[in-house]
Amino acid sequence: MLNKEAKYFTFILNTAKMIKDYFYNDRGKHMNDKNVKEKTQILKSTKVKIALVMLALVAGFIIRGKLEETRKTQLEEEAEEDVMSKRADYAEPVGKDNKILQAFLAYMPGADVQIACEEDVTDDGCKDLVVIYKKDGLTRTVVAVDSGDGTNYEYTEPIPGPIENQKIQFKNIDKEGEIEFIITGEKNGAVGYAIYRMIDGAPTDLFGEGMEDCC
Ligand SMILES: [Ca+2]
Ligand SMILES: [Ca+2]
Repeated sequence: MLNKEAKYFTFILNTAKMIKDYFYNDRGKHMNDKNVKEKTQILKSTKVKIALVMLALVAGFIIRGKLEETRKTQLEEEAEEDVMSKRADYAEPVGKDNKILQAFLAYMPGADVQIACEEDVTDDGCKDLVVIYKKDGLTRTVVAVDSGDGTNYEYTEPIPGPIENQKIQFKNIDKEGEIEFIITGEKNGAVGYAIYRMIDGAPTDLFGEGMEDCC
């Protein structure tokens, strides 16, 4: 059970206990027979009402939790379908004269760039560059992040990238904040993909499949 649901149950149970104590204990002791009878009648209908309200609240919480779960799964499935059916709208690689690519090559001399695509992945209005390159026998992915002045860039720690047939897709998967990017590729026919979001200055793997087989 979700933590918030558990807390909610406890709250409802405590409230119910408080109401019960109010009717049965302090007040009940001093009541004459007639009053007790009236109170019991009120209590009966009140109890039913409380039970119904509790039930509705609990059901609401559970349904909301389930809906959130479903939404997440749908997003994952959508992204996976895009990648696997090759319906994905892949980003155009930038040309050799792209200024961020030039900056990257100055930062990483000798890098054999496989693909580099431009997009603002940090949601600050300045274009960044996702680069997949080979160097020293390794294929790596680095994001060149605009520091905010359109001239200077910061580079993320290299992470493993797919060996061949690399493609990059930009898509705001959750429709908010940073645009996510999906990297796909192959190695000896094995296809893999991973979806990243820039979190605290680093590409963070949200979900994916088969990346370990193609990197
Ligand atoms: Ca940016
Ligand atoms: Ca997003």
